[in-house]
Parts: sequence; C-alpha cells; structure tokens
Amino acid sequence: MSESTILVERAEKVGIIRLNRPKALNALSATLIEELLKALKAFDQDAGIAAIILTGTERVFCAGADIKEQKELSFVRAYNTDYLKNLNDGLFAVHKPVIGVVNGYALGGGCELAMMCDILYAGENAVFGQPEIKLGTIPGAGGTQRLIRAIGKSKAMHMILTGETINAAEAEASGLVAKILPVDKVLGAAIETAQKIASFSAPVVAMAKEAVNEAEELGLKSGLHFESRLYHSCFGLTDHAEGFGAFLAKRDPQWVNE
Ligand code: CO8
Repeated sequence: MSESTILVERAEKVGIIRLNRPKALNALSATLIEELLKALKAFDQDAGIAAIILTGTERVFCAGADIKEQKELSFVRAYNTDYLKNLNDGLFAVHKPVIGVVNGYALGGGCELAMMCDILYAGENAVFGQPEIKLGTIPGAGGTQRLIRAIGKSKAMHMILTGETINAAEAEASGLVAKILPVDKVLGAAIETAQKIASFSAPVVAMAKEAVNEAEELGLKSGLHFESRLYHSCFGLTDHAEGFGAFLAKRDPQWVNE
C-alpha cells in the first residue's frame, strides 16, 4: 500500500494535519489534495475538535502544484475538471479555524494554500513566493486575489510578476503572517494558540471566523450589516448569557457550545 500523503494527529481539541510527500517537497498532487480535503472535513465534523492546524515539515510547507502532474494536463481537461478549484472550495467550507504553520518553502500553490488558512504562523526559515511566471503560468488557487489583500498591490504584483520570494521577516512586516518563531518552536506555539481558541465557545468562534472572512467578499456597508446580524444572533446563545454572567460574577465561564 502506498504511504499516505498526509499525516493526521490530535492534541486535545486540536486536529493537526501534516503534508507528507517529502520527496516531492509536499507538492499538491491530486491524491494529496483529496486526502487533505477528506481530513479537513473529518476534523470539521468531529465534535471533539475545535481548531485545526495545517503544516508541512521543518524544511518545506509545500512547493506548489505537482509540476509533473500539471505538465500532463491539457487545457480542456484542466478547464472541464475545474483543476484544483476543489482546494479553495474545500478550505472555504471549513467552519473551524485553520491555523497554517509554514516552515521552509511555501511556493506557488503552497503559498496559496497557506493563504487559505485563517491565521498564519511562520518559522524563521519560511520563504513565500508565487514563482508560476517562471513556469509559463500564473497563480491558479487564489494567489492573484489573496496576496494583494494580504500585502498590498505593489508588493503582490512584484512577487507575481518577478517570481521573487520573500522571507519570514518580510512576510511578517507586510502582514502576510501573524507571527514568526524559531523553526522548532513554531508548531508548539500554534498548537497553544489553537488550544486557546478551542477554549472559547465553538459557535461564537465559528461566527467570528465567518464574519471576518466575509469582509473579503462584501463592501463595508454589507459587511457591517452581516456582522450586526451575527452579533445579534449571539444574544440567543446560552454561551452569551454564560459569558456575560461569568464576567459579572467574577468566575470562569463554562461554555456549553450552544
Ligand atoms: N512539483 C513536483 N515536484 C517537485 C516540486 C513541485 N512543485 N517542487 C520540487 N519538486 C521535486 C523536485 O523535482 C525534486 O525531485 P527529484 O528529487 O525527483 O528530482 C525534489 O522535489 C526536490 O526538489 P529540488 O531538488 O528542486 O530541491 P531544492 O532544495 O534544490 O529546491 C525549490 C527547492 C526551490 C522549492 C525547488 O524545488 C522549486 O523551485 N520547486 C518548484 C516550485 C514552484 O515552481 N512551484 C510552483 C508550482 S506551479 C503552481 O503551484 C501553480 C499553482 C496552481 C494552483 C495550485 C493549487 C493547488
């Protein structure tokens, strides 16, 4: 039997998914994408899991689309099968927060996969780039759309048109990643953050994630309206009464996730 292209583990309420094609630098083969989406869905539906971490190895997060596989694809087949669109759709569908932990290369589809995560932590050796131009193609899984939102037009255009990479410090300075840590510490720090998120009311976390993600889709007026409606919905939660009551009673809240 061939080795799984991902490794899955749990740390209390945190589900951890590691990309596992070290010989191909975790390139996104069709099999890897299928297994990744299956694992994400399983964690998302698992009541014992409250947050998800997506990472690679200490050397590489992901070197992008599998160049060997992509080389064999014709335009018609790519177009008719919506090649790689399922990755964006699959990540979009996850309700629980996904923290991406990037050590080493996050290139092409790897950089795009990182940007599909809700929060990004990077090891000091992280390298982000959209080198597709050097292969005679363009980013195909959100690079031209998400990078501009993350780091602004000029920096995004520079990366996409030159294929040049940025390092962890540049990624943090430009807002692409939330934190940089030493390579051997970054996963542990992300797990701690995920545990912290997991300690809050699950429906409230899901609503906060949805509202923030909608900011990328909606204009300000519609976004504020959407936020108000979700905020008003919180008033119906048992956890809302519990959180406010616990604060006033000067005790820790006991969330029931309802
Ligand atoms: N696909 C398949 N195999 C790869 C890939 C890849 N993207 N990247 C590296 N490999 C393989 C190499 O072929 C090599 O295999 P082998 O040992 O059999 O020759 C092995 O991994 C190790 O690679 P290197 O010897 O090149 O390792 P180096 O440390 O010298 O270099 C680099 C590391 C800089 C990461 C280099 O491998 C590299 O530049 N890789 C290609 C990066 C790239 O161009 N990525 C963009 C791909 S196109 C893309 O992502 C389009 C996005 C479309 C949407 C995708 C959504 C899922």
